[in-house]
Amino acid sequence: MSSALVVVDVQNDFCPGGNLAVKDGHEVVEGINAIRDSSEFSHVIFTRDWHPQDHVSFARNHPNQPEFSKKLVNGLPQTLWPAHCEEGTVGASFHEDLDVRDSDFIYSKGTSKDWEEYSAFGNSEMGKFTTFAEELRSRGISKLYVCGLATDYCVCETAIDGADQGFSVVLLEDLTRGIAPDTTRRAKARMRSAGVEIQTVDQLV
Ligand code: VGL
Ligand code: ZN
Repeated sequence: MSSALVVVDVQNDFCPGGNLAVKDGHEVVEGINAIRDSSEFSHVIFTRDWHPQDHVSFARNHPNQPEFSKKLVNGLPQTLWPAHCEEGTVGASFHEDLDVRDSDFIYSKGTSKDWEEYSAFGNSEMGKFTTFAEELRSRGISKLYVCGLATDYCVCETAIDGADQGFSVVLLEDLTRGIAPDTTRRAKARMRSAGVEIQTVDQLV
């Protein structure tokens, strides 16, 4: 059985100074770099939010809708975010201190303009699935250690979908940061109910 370290969206736009900054987001970088060579992981995978400029989740693409407001899109509630992680921009690049190597697998998500994709596995509510599960299985990976940004959105949805798809999933809680305390609390409760194990780095064997 192989395990992967799945580092979610540690990109400039989610770090202080970025367009959708997560408080203290940059603090996860050092700890992630420190564990990536652990013998526990056969693979290190980095996901990245990678949106076209006309992405449905950007407030600026909805006339008269303020940032952080919600709107029904395709019948589902959609949070309208400041434009972030536009493909190919500095904001979409990984944090400059993050140790990303040529041998790592980088997976872009949120690339279709018409739907939100917090999870690397896709948007299950809309029945849209990516090739991520297949990519993991083809590498013999059955266990995921998930960390990164943001706990309450992309980390949470990726972890829950992973568990739903039959992967054993551990959240490395101290290597994540959330956008807001209430949504972060709810996200952790949802992950727990979905069968995600919540651990800290020092519990890694
Ligand atoms: C994310 C909001 C919008 C995330 C991505 O990476 O958690 N959050 N897009
Ligand atoms: Zn996004």
